[in-house]
Amino acid sequence: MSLGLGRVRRAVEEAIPLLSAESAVLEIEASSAVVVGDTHGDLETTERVLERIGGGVIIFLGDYVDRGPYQLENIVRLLEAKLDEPKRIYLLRGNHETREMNMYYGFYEVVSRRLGPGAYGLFANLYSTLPIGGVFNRSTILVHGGVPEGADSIRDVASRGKQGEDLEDEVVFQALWNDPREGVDGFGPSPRGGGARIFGRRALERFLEASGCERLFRAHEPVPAGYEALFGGKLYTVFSCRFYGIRPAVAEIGAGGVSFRYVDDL
Ligand SMILES: [Mn+2]
Repeated sequence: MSLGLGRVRRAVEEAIPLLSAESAVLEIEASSAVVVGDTHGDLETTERVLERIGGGVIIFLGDYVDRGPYQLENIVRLLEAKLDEPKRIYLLRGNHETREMNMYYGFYEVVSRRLGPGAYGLFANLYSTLPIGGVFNRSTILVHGGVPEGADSIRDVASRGKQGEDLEDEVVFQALWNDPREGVDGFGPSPRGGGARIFGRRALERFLEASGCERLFRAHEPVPAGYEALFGGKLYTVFSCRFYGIRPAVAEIGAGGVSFRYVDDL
C-alpha cells in the first residue's frame, strides 16, 4: 500500500463530510455486526476483517493509530473502506484519535516525517468528525472505553456532542478512557490517571438500564484471549491488534447472540 500525500489528503477530505453527517452516538440497525477492538497500526488485522467478513455491518471501536508499524496505512485503509461502504463500515473514535495522544505516542511524528510538516492538521480536523459511540439494534452500547461518571445514559453522552481535536468534555473523555473492574461497585480512581476512572457492576447496570440496553461492548484493554466477558456477560472487552502479546479477536453479534472469532482464523 503506497501512500502519498495526495491519496491521504483525498481519503481524509472525502471522509470529513461523510463522518460529519453522522450522529455523535450512532444508531445502527442490521441483521448482524462484527465489532473490532483496537488496531493501532495493525494493517493486517484491518485487511483480514475488511476482506473476509461478509454480510452485516462492521463497527471499529477506535485506536487506529499510534504505536504500530502501519499507522498511516491503517487509518487510510479504514477511511477508504468507510467511503466505499458508508452504511456498512462504522468508525468510532478511540482515546488515541486526539492530537494530545498523537504527540506522545508516535502518529504525529509518522505523519510529519512521511508527508511533511503541516500534514498532521488533516487528522486533527478528521478526529472532530468521528462519532463517540453507538447503539446496535437498540440493545448493545458500543464505546471505546466504557461507562463515564456523571452521565445517566448513552443519550446523556450523545448530548455532549462530538469533540474537538482533544476530548474536551470530561464525560466523553471518560467514555473513551474508562475501564471496567469486577469487585468495584460504582466508580473509582484509575491507574491510568489523568481524569480516567474505573467502573464497576452497579455503574454499568444503572447505565444500561437508563439507556434501555442489555449490554456494552468496548475495547481499550489488551486482554490475553482477545476478548473477555465481565459482569455476567453484560460487558465485553474486545481487542484486535496483534502487537500486544495477546491473541487478537473480533466479536460477532447476530441472531444467535454474541460470539467471538480470532483474527488469524478469519
Ligand atoms: Mn484505547
